Amino acid sequence: MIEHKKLKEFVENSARMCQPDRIHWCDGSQEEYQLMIRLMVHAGTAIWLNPLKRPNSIFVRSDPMDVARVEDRTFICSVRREDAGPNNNWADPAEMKATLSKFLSGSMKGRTMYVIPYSMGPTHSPIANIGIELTDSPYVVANMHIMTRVGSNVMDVLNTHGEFVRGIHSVGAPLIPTDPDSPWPCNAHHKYICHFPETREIWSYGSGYGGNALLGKKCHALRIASVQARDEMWLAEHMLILKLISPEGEVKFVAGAFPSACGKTNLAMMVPTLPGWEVQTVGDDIAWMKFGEDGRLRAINPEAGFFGVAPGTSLRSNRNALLACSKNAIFTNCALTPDSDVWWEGMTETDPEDLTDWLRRPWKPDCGRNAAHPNSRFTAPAVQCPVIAPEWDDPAGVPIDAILFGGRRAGVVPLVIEAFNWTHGTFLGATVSSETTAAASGKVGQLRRDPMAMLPFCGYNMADYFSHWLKIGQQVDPKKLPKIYYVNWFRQSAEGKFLWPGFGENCRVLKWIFGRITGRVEALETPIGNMPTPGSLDLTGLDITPESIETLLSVDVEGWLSELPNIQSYFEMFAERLPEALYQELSSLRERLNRVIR
Ligand code: SAT
Ligand code: MN
Repeated sequence: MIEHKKLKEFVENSARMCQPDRIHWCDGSQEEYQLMIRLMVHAGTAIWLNPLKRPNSIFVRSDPMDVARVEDRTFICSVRREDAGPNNNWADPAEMKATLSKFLSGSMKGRTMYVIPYSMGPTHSPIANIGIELTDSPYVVANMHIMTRVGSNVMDVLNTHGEFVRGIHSVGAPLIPTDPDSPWPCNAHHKYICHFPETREIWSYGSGYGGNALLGKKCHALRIASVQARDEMWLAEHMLILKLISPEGEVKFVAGAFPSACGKTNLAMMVPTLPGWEVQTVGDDIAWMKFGEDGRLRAINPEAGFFGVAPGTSLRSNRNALLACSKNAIFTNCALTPDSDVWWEGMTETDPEDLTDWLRRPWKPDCGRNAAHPNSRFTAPAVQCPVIAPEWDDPAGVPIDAILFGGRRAGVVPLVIEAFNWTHGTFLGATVSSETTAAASGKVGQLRRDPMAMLPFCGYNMADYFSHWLKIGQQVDPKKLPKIYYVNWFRQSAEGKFLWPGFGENCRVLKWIFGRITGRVEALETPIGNMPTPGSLDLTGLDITPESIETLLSVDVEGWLSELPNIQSYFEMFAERLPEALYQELSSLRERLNRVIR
């Protein structure tokens, strides 16, 4: 018996619209998870992987038309267009609901509507938040089981009057009794991922994949939560959280914003190459940060699992991620080996001889195409990560000492810059640009501004988001705020070779940052920010040429100057809504760079 009147109404009204054959209230149990897997295997959506190699794990292939987030079909339906801003596709909420009601009407016929009560964050954390996702996809239920906290204790927290984010998701493929179901039902022609920030609602139609369908993730924990965070003076960010332990056992917590498929999971689980240093994982994708009573920003990972990019993940690049998905995992759009295990590009030193690719075709190393989709994913429980930090589910969160911003930049941006202060750091974050990846549909490798890695995820006007960041910096004594860094692991030589080895070697940059936080390491003040003095970045044992280091750690004055008009026109897109402080930062930067030239 459901005592929560608003929840009951939400489910009843949605069921009236979507007309499922059945309603299933999820309890988050193991039995329920196994039932979802059996349903998927029965429907041909999933196959079991070899239990000797991957116990309790399945392999799923989606429809080739449904393989990534669809940014051009993602809408922010705020009452006023200006509140969505030029960074979002906007639609009028009433009109969008009218359109979607037509699509959703009868959309779950022949299917079960699952009611998923989930918590983003440890259920009793003051930073956590509850959502209810209604979905007609067992794939979504199983993934939500791993990615969020699902079940009856969420209902206990909700009690009779608790607030929750309302999510409706339908793959948009009603079942006709006489027709067989497709292995990956979705709607080939119509996809809508819609957010109603004022009423905290998400309506998603037509896609079953990742961030389009697992509504707790990008839709709730970023787009809706960013609006809540703006209203309540906290931060909902596209950031990993890691725990950095020095050889002396001193601990610092670092959050880092990088666009999708730029190595957040790798950084969060890194195995440092410097002796004695250790990294543990708190989260790999999203951070919610609130001020604690001590005035420090405390972060939780609102998720409970990893939805990681598979290609490139190997024992060398990220052994902890591989171990995390060694059992109880879901693999989507990878390739299949003859002995029923998964494979993807970069997993092994040499390619296997025979595979079935993600499109079910025979594959050989010389066949000239990828075996796994470039956005193929693994879903794995966070607790299975060998280096998960004991604090990862602490309801109080962890105190953040440093924030990193980064992107994929072949040129101009050096290995690491330290912001002079919070406002300058906000400017650096606001001007991050990065090459697009396969995480979203569209062209790969296009340079675009992706402020704080939030371009696809900020649920409101980016100019107001910048103002919010600036305001956060005025809440407490600046000494209590995390220090801000801009990093770039992806700098290339003129010949197109990566100059920095990345992965475990990134600990050298973390060590420098650690030294800065503790006040033990010198920095050089440059026009673009504080940078490592020669010798202060620990390069012992690293095989790298002095020329590469020179490029990685110097200021490309000409390059920066040529970026400025682009930043200026980016800012102008927001017209008078853009905070003045960012224009001031831009002109100070211009002055500092010109002074070097003169
Ligand atoms: O598909 S997701 O949005 O969940 C993954 C990503 O783009 O980071
Ligand atoms: Mn992400």
